Amino acid sequence: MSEYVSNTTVQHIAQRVRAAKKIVLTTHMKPDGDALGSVLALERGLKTIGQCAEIWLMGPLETSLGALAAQTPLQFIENAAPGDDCDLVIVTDTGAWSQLGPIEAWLRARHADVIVVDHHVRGDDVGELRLIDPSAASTTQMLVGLLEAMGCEITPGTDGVAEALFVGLATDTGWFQYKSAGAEVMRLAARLIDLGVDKTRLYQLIEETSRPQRLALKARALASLEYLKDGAVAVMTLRPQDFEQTGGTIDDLPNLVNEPMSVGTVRASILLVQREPKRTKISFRSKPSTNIASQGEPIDVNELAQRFGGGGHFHAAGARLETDIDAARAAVIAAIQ
Ligand SMILES: [Mn+2]
Repeated sequence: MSEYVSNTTVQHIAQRVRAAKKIVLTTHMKPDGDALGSVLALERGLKTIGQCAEIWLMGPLETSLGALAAQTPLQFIENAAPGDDCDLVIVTDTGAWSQLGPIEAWLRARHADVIVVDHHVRGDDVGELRLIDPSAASTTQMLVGLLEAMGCEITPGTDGVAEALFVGLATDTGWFQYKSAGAEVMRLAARLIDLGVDKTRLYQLIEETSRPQRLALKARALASLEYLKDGAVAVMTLRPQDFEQTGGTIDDLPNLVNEPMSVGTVRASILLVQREPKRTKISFRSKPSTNIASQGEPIDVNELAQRFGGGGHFHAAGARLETDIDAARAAVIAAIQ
C-alpha cells in the first residue's frame, strides 16, 4: 500500500475544482463536527465562485449537527446515489475505506476523479489525489488554504463558510482544549470570530442538547463508581434496569466514560454496560501523559481491551464480552489488579 501522504498541492486541486462541471462532496460515515463542517465549508465556499457542489452523506447524522446545515442541502446515500454526471469528488476528513462503506463501490468506479483532503495519520488509496496533513487540528483548518487558492470567499453568517470552518476546528480540538489547538488554530479561530462566528451559540447547539435521560443515566453510572489501584482506575457499571428505569438509551452514553477523568488521581476509566442478557460492552479510556509528577505513567487501554478480545487506541478502546455484567466486571477488575 502506498504511503498515506500528500501527492498534490492546493493549487492543483484548485485547478481541478475550477475545471469541474459537477462536484460531489462526501465524508466519513456518522459525520462528526469536522466532517460536516468540512463539506459545508466547501459547498458554501464553492458557491461564492459560481461552482456548484452536492453534499452526499452517510448517516446517522446527529440532529444537533444537522441543524447547522441550515439552508445548505444535504443528501443521504441511504436514500439515493449521486448521479453519474459528476466529474469530481472531494472526500474530506477520512481516507479509509472502512469509514466509507456505502459509497465505496461508487468511489472505486471513479478513482481518477477523487480527491481526498484529510488530517488523519492513516488511510487507503481512496482517490488519485491526496492532500494529507496530520499536523492540522481539523480538516476545516486545511480547507482554509484550499478555499483561498480557489478564490472562495469566507462568508459570514449562519449559512456561512466561517461558521462551518469553526465547527470543525472547535469540535476536533475539544473546544480548543487539546494540544492540537496551538497558536495557528487560535489565530484562525480569532479570524473566524472576527467574521461574526457566534461560538456561544454553536457550543449550545452542538454540546448542550442532551435529554434529561442522559443526566439520569449519568447519575446511575456515577452512583456505581468504584476506585481501584489507589484511585488510579475508575470503574462504573450500567445495568438493564438503569436503562429501563431512566428511559435512557445507548444514544445517551457518549462521553459518559470520561466523567471520572475530572478526578486528579484517575488515570484510566472503565464503563461496563449491559442492556441484554449475556452481553456486556466495555469502554476503556486513559489520560495522556502529563508533566504532573503524582500522575505516573499513562495506561495503555488498548492492551487492556485486547485481553478481552477488543482493541482500539492507547487512550481509548473497547471490548464486548458474552457474559453478564457481574462476570465481566470481575474479569476486568482481576485484569487490573
Ligand atoms: Mn477531523
